[in-house]
Amino acid sequence: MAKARAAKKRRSSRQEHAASLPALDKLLDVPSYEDVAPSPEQVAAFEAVCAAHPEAAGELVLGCVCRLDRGFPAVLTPHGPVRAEHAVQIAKESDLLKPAVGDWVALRCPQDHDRAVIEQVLPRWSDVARWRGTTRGERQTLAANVDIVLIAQAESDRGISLDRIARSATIAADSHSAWAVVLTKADRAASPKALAADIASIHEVLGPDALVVACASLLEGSAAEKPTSQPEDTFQPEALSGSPSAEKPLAPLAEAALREGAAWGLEAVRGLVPPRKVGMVLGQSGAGKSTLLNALLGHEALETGEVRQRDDAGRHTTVTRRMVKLPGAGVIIDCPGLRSLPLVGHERGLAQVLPQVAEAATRCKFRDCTHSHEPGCGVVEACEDGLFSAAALDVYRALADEMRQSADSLDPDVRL
Ligand SMILES: Nc1nc2c(ncn2[C@@H]2O[C@H](COP(=O)(O)OP(=O)(O)OP(=O)(O)O)[C@@H](O)[C@H]2O)c(=O)[nH]1
Ligand SMILES: [Mg+2]
Repeated sequence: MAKARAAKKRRSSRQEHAASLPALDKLLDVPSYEDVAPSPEQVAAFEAVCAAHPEAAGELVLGCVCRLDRGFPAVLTPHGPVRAEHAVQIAKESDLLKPAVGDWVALRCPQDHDRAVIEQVLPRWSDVARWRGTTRGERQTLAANVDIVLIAQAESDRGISLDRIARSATIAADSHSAWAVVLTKADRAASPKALAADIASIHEVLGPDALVVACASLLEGSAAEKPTSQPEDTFQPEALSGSPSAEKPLAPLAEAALREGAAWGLEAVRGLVPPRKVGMVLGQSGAGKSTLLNALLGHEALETGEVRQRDDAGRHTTVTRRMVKLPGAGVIIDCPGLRSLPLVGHERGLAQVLPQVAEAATRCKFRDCTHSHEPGCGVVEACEDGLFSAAALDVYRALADEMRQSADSLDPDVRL
């Protein structure tokens, strides 16, 4: 009896929540089905689902999840975006199998229903995931089927975090996505020389081919001047109050970036995500991710928030993962800022990001070499021979060490 009452209460609170979701036709910048493309394997997997369920013929539709609103994802379909709920078997599963933004899904759209049902998540070719929690954590998919991860790292007078950039690149590479570093808030670098030094340090660690774009979205974007209608999902821009160094001219910063082998500006960021490709922004809260996307969109579609003066920490303004379609380019997923990005089982990603170091590690005398004090260490030798920088070695050591420790403390019940 009590159980039935609790279930009824849960149902009615879900219904209330569903009723409070933003209406899809009021949302700005929602991509269309044609802006995203399933892989041939995903199409084949969808056809297999259809073949296995002849009774649902005519109701099954291939769709792409474009936003998550607590339990009711929005899905792009050839007939327009629809709200969906999870089929019972998905709702019962762990988070691992629940759809993430970017997932291609087999969707059932019964005619007598106002909401579609996600029957199956189709295989992901890329799964950008992080480890949530420490000893007894779980793997959390941040976004799926992502062509390129834009690693947003804010400039400040304190410089940048190479560790954070390298671990983000490791996670992207491990998930089979390309990656590029976007140095946001370039106007906040102490000087053009300091910006150039930061870019040089990224190349020193990640190699000269690492893609780096520096930009100052707040100053470059003309969003503030462009009035937009204000549908339900937009906000009133008190926004552009983020203490930009407006008097700092951008040209010397752009020149410094270009001289150092980076690209400059919003158009260069747009070029990273061509039409029909999907990108995502990955960075700490306050890194300027939503500001960057607003500048690319040309209006204030996404809420932005002030950072704390003391340490530039953001206030977790973005809370929903969602896709937006960029004019003249592809689709980008805005994501909430992530405080920590622990590495657990991302060894392959690290080997791809720092291939020379990983290759040298195969020559170490001991299999469990930590590349610090052991005799016969191939990595230390290769570094001394100038095959890679001491900075690259430091980053490799730190990230490999973290993975060694996290592997030791893994919950045996959790699948990696
Ligand atoms: N000076 C300067 N400030 C910027 C720039 N881009 C963003 N900001 C400011 O940085 C603060 C945080 O920006 P957001 O875009 O909300 O950051 P976010 O990464 O989306 O943060 P979360 O949603 O919390 O993850 C805001 O006050 C912005 O105005 C820039 O190019 N220059
Ligand atoms: Mg944001």
